[in-house]
Amino acid sequence: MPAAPSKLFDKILIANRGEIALRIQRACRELGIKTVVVHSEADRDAKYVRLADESVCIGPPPSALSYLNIPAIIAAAEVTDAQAIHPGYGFLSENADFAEKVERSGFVFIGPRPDTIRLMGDKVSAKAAMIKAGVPCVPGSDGALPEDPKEIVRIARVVGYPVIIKAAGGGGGRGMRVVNTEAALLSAVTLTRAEAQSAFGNPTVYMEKFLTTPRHIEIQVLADEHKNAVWLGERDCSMQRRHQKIIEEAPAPGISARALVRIGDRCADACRKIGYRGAGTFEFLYQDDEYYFIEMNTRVQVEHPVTELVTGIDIVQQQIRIAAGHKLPFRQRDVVKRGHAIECRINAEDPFTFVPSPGRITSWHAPGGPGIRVDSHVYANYFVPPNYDSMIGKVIAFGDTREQALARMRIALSEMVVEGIRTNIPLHQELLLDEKFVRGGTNIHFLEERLAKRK
Ligand code: MV4
Repeated sequence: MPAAPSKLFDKILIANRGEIALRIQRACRELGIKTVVVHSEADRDAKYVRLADESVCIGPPPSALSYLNIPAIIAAAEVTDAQAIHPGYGFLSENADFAEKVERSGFVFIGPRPDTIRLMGDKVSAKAAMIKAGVPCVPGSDGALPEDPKEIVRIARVVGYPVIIKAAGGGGGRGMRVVNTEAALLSAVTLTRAEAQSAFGNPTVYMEKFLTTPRHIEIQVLADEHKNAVWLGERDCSMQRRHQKIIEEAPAPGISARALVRIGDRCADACRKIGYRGAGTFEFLYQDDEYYFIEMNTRVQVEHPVTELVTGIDIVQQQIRIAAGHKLPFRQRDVVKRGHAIECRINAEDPFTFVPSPGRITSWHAPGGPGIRVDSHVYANYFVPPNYDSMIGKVIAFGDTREQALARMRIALSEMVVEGIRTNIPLHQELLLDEKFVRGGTNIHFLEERLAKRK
């Protein structure tokens, strides 16, 4: 095996936009690495683009013509002489063909190997890999559902209703259907197959027992190319609406730390078994003190800062170091968690209707003070383009205890000023005073149920 290179990269191309493009730049700068930011015409004048050492316009505003334009991104890496490409989250971050093309063009893809991305992108093969690696999964069909209707009916009887039919090519809430009775089963399977074929080009579906009131608990991992893997604790991401998370926190309130150690160790072990490389997240549903793996994300996630604050580990820097072939500089016993962190995603949207609210930010005042971190690329006079996700930043509060983190978050949001567009800050303020949320441990349905009661 070749010795790990001591030098990281000279220059990294950031194939993303917004707050994560700025977050990756900051990691590069601290590591002494030059940055190239690619951007669409809509992001040309953004300050984070000018902060980069170099920038390359890769196309018009629609993502399909810019941030998803693989040849343009690779050409930008070639002309700027970048050595590696960081994909951030969303866009091409979990596109195995992109990772493959990046590597075949002679660049380092900052993420897992293409075949790992492909394995996890297919939820049937991901689940099979996890079962083999000893990670507990939701009971269901062993692999893809067969064609034979009688077999499908038989499997559902064994699993027990309600069941959920999921597309192998789906994930993140796309391509799923809950089935409560045998009478509804076969038409649901047919419909989900047809939708899966048109949305993902893959009609494969599988079945799971439908868990009615789970929490969404995820485990952050880091793994290097030298078979070292660690887990960095969990995040509770149950506060979501339509599969869009809005608040995440670490640790997960009220969950046994001992049971978590068992599951975290299983995740790190699975990383070693499948030869995982880079940062990753194991998503679990947690119900009645049991963990059930559902999906693995092979990218850095929006909510990575809460883990950074409770572990003191810079996940983006570690991604870069791992991609350069370095060994993890710590072992599992060195990962010490302290305190509590909560993240509120700030979206440019109406806090009651959730209609996106792009436009010019006329006034911007970010909060600060002890235990407050703001990850955002926006500023006064910034124009929020209508072409992309509505998230304009994240406020992350850290404290010794959950109560302190919550108190600091309330103060931070009360200080924060965003004018010219609507934001979901009032919704966060409402939730931060909600008795059940403050108690901790609300499930994935809490927010939508609460919104339904709002007048
Ligand atoms: C489930 C489930 C209940 N039972 N699977 C939605 C996103 C995708 N990652 C998996 N999802 C779910 N899978 C079984 N067997 C409920 C959901 C689910 C959900 C999961 C996590 C966070 C929010 C959610 C909202 C609705 C449904």
